[in-house]
Amino acid sequence: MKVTKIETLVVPMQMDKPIGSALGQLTGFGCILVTVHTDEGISGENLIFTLNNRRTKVLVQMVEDLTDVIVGFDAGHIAAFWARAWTSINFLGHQGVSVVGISAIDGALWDALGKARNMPIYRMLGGAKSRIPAYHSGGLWLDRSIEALVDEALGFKQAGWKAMKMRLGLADPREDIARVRAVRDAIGPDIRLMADANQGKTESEAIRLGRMLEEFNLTWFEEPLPAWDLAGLARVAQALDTPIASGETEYTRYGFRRMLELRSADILMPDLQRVGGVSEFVRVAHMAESHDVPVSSHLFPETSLQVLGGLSNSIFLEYMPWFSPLYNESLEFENGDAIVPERPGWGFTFNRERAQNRAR
Ligand code: SMN
Ligand code: MG
Repeated sequence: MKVTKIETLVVPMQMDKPIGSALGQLTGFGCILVTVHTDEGISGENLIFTLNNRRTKVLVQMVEDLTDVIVGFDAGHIAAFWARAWTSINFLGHQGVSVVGISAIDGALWDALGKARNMPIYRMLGGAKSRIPAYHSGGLWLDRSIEALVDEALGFKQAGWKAMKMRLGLADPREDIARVRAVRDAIGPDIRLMADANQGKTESEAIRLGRMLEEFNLTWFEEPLPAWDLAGLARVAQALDTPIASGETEYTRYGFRRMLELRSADILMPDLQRVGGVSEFVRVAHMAESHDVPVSSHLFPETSLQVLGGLSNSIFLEYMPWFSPLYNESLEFENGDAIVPERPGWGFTFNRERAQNRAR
């Protein structure tokens, strides 16, 4: 099965309501639907995206410009594609846009292979589990009032969620603490709660805030420091009992190798589009396993689910509802767990009609 063509489609998406986070105001995003075609009529699909639909064109160009290392080659030799692409991006650099381009095609190749073999990706990876605990990440934003936070958290609990994530990062840490206290009091001690500072703190601020957070039994305290400060993050992780989760802004095995060497985080959360696709997510997770470090995912629930299902050290799927309108199939949950589909490839296929309508 040889690759014949790579196709991209940009689909702009609007948030129902703008979102406030330590990353700035989010009003929408830009999805890029990537399709890898083969000479056997089987195609593989994958999704990458940009916040606020900014610089989407750069990513489209990057994906399309990797044609020379994939078109005409065996679609099932995914590791060979990865290695060729890695060499070919040397001049541009081994992080950022170039890696996102590789990720996009890598995931589409895994989907194509799964469809060709009639097997879900998690089974091709070895098969570890058919359900993954999920947490709701599509709410509890920084710009909501305490009353709104409490309402939303109770709504998630009522809907059956066993875990949820809120955002931190207000200038006065006492305000962050008041918000966590209100949510914890509302949902009770048995629902898992995570908190994400989106890189907004300095090392000393993070340690102080982290100490104030200890009493709330958070499942994790996420990305307290700027993503490049891995040594500082290790000191924060050492100072706190609450586990530190990080890695959504890290690239490839080399970035995560450094995180593991330094013990920067207790939980790694690779992002499928930044880590380098399914292939590299798996390499990172296996490396983490050799350090007894668990992994979670970042965004892209429909696709990350298959990867986590193939890993015995996966602990949580991040559920974000943003991308779901683009798929024909819906995520399925049972008692707070996401069910890994037994359908081939990702088990999720693009709803082309809906995507085309939005693209216009
Ligand atoms: C996040 C990242 C990007 C967009 C929205 C939210 C956040 C998360 O860091 O972990 O979900
Ligand atoms: Mg995060």
